[in-house]
Amino acid sequence: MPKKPIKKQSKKILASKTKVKSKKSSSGADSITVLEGLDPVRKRPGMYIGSTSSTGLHHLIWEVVDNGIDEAMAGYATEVTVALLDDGMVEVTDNGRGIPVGKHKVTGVSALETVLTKLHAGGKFGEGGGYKVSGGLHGVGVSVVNALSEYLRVEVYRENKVWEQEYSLGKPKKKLRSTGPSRKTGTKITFKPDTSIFTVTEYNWGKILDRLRQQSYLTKGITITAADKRSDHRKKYYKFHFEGGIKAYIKTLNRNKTVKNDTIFYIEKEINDSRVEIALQYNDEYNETVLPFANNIYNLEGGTHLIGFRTALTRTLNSYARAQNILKEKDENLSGEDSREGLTAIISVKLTDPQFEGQTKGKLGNAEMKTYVEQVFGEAFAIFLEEHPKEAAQIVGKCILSSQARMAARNARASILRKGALDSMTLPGKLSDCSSRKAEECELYIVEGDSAGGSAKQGRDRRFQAILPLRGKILNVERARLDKMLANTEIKNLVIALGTNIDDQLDISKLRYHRVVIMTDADVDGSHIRTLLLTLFFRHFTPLVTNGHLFIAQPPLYQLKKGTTIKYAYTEEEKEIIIKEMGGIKAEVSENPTEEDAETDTKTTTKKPARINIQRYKGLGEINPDQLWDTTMNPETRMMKQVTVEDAALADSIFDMLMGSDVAPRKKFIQTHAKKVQNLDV
Ligand code: 0RA
Repeated sequence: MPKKPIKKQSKKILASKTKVKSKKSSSGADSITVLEGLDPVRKRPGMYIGSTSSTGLHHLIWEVVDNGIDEAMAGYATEVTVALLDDGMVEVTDNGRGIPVGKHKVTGVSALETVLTKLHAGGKFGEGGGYKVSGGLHGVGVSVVNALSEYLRVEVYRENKVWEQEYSLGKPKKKLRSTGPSRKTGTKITFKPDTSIFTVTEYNWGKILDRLRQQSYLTKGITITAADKRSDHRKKYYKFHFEGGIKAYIKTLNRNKTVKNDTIFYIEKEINDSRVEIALQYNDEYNETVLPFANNIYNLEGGTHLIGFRTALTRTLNSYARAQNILKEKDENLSGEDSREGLTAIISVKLTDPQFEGQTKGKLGNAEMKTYVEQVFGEAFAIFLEEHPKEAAQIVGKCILSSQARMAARNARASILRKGALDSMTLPGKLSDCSSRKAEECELYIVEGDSAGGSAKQGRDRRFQAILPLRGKILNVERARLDKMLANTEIKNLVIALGTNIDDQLDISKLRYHRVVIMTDADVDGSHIRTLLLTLFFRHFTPLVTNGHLFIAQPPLYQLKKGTTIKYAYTEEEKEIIIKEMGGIKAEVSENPTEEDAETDTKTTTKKPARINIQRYKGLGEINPDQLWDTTMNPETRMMKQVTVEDAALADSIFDMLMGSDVAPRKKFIQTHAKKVQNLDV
């Protein structure tokens, strides 16, 4: 049953209250909404959807989907479906109220046409609340999608009729018309992004699934379906439905772990015009996974809701532990960190007018949210502890252990520091440093194994490129404490080489290389080591990642040789393209070409159509130093992938799954997603 909407979705269209800005309306008494056409969107698409590359392309889908989810959040829709169709078309359906079709008082055309052809300032349409996000790039409206689509068709089921209209580049082809009777309600929007605007037109199925899965966790009870119906693709069909909402999300995040409180804490409460929803569960590990959301948008940089949550968490645990005499009078209070070790939590708030701040607009700024979350969560969590003494004992016990271990670690670190192990003066012997001391131009290549390290050392430009070879698998940092980690030579070497120190001691201004490049083999081991390193950086050198200092080198997979022409392919597709371009008669793949092979090649080139010799590089060690420079290390010609924290929540869960203590699910995940993991963008 649709539940009572918190606040009417009045922002969407309130024809009678919507005003066109005019010189006359200077009384200021009414809030004014500017109704503007779509020209600015086509002129500066980036302003509205962030970019015209892959992110922007997908943004169009999110925009339409968000409208359907809004309907669900307001209690009117239960289903949203996204389908990829042929010819770059995307179809998004919901069973909400349907976009109103009546005549709009201001524009004189249907409300539907107004929604699709008028840009509304700040993402709002009319005045009043609703949870629709108006900050950042979100909630710009379906009109933006229309403006950037070479074709868009809208079908509305409403008032016992089907209504239909088609658009091209944001302009209606004909008037809205009814095409028949209908007993259902809802909206179907089918669109094809304008290929003259987008530089990328390929949809990323994985990205779509991830987004829809997350959105369905955040909207309890909604059913979101994703279907790949393209004829040149394998048909795929996914349905997401989580009755438990964020509680189910917690369950998933902790599914490979040993949990402390079997009963997941959960609260959902309205406060003033906002809604606070929180779920949490502790596991027996050391890391904190707290994911804050505002209006279903992940807040990478946290914000007021996170601060309110943390304050209440530490305070409530301390009062409980004191009241139960688990913490004695002489004992120190639990610190914030103690209270968050092994914590998995989702904080999801919904509010009318969210303010986003920070570098990436990923930080919630509304001051009232601190108070609301602190109050709602503090109260509910205290009751939870009282009512669940068994869980409470587990949680508090865990926090006290954390506190003791933290003190031990502090001592261990102090002793490590005393021994000068992290002193930047004593750089590790294995590091082949560069000569420059200007961090801005310096690069550190972290290379797997000594033989690859050798190639890299010879191939580099020693003025600004440093090489640090790592032997074997570095420690699995997900499960290790800081003191143990720093006892690991490979990690200690890395920490010293970087110069920043680690965790709460990290000082980014001391970073010795502004580009830190992970360079591993293109095989399973290489990908495992890369994941381990990503985990290490993500968990313990977070500012390095957020400030864009971390990169993944892209060494070639193949060398293709025809006569004296040598080309390199970085992907399978590229290999095929180069073979065609070279016009070779036969492609031979050799793992390790012998001298004779090379001889044969040169001879045949002079006579019959030459054959192409294809060498598959199994490891970096097989690429000679000159080639490694040309293909992978030369800033003029190389390709490097910058590691972003675009979807930290996702990466986190993947890391957890890959690194967690339960072996079976990890194996399954790697088997079924091997390709995706290799391409992981943190
Ligand atoms: C304006 C007003 C109302 C609903 C919508 C827009 C609406 C828009 C979209 C876009 C995709 N799906 C949608 N579903 C609804 C409220 C209508 C009412 O009060 O009945």
